Amino acid sequence: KTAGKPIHCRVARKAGEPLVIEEVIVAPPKACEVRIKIVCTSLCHSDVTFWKLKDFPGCFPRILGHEAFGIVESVGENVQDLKEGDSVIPIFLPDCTECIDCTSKKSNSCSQFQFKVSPWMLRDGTSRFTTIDGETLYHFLSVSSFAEYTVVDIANVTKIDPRVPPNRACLFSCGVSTGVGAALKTANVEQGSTVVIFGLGGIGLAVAEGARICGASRIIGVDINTDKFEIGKQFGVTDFVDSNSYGDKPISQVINEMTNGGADYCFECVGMGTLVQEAYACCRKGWGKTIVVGVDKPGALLTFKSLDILHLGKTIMGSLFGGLKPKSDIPLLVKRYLDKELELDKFVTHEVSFQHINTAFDLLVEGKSLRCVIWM
Ligand code: CXF
Ligand code: ZN
Repeated sequence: KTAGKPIHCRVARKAGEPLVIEEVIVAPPKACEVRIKIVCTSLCHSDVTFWKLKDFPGCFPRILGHEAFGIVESVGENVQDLKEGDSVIPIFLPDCTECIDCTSKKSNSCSQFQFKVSPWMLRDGTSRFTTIDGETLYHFLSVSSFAEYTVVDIANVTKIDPRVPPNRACLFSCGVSTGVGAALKTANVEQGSTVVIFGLGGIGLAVAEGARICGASRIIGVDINTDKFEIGKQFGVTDFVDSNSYGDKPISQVINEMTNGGADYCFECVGMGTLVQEAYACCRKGWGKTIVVGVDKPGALLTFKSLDILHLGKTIMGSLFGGLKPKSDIPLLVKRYLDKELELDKFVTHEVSFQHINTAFDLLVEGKSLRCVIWM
């Protein structure tokens, strides 16, 4: 029995250079926390983004990883809804279930624990990881799943039906839910809609999958990598725009011509201000919606012409975790998967063992993978 005792296990850490697997000590969970045995984790682009930010103060050495599936190993005090042996996914976005936002259908932005990129545990601002030499290791996005065991606050844990295989369950933990949710929940795409997706990485293709489920009749993908069109077809992408092949002509103009005045829904899935402007410029006047899913650098600004914003009847909205409420909406997505409506197999392009975690980074950085599952 490991409950109540520190666990020695292998973790991957480092900044901007290959991750190193070493032994660390994972403390038992404190109040309102659980310790999870990670079964598998997949690589999300945010892991790469923060791995590259090596000059960011105070965040290394750190255990990255936030898209995962695992089994509860032990629970701390005051944990009622989770027990040893439960199948769970950690989710970076807190859901306390009690605050004004968590009890409202209209919000997924918990006000008891406001989401921020913190290197610590949610409630007491400390770490559960130490090296054998006693050095403290930082957490990442409240999850830190590049580890055989991790400690997560109950506000960041969602139970998942154990019938979902581990290498599919982990996808619900971040990227796929984010993209599918952006189409289903944030935008609420209707049947017959025309949708444009800027950026056909894992998130953009998850938006396509969501739009396909909603019955969109046209799904236009925009990317600089032409390989993405063949891949995109499996996700319901009907048209492809190679953004490199129009010279000085703005992509918004290309789309406006293709769609006779603009799309019903545009999704920006890259995190680039100029692309948000392009997306907004080709969603249809009157009712077009632009949904910003991509995350730009901290402090980045968006600018728009005020007349365009105010008087054309268009809407621009942000979407974090696809607008999904972790504890109540994930089971609905899981049901769609079990009913074979939501297709997940096509997202998993690669699977590696933990010792080959750096291969997963290489594949994602080179644009060769969508989701690479890493088995612990
Ligand atoms: C992101 C969401 C926006 C801030 C950084 C992390 N989440 C997951 O990849
Ligand atoms: Zn992520």
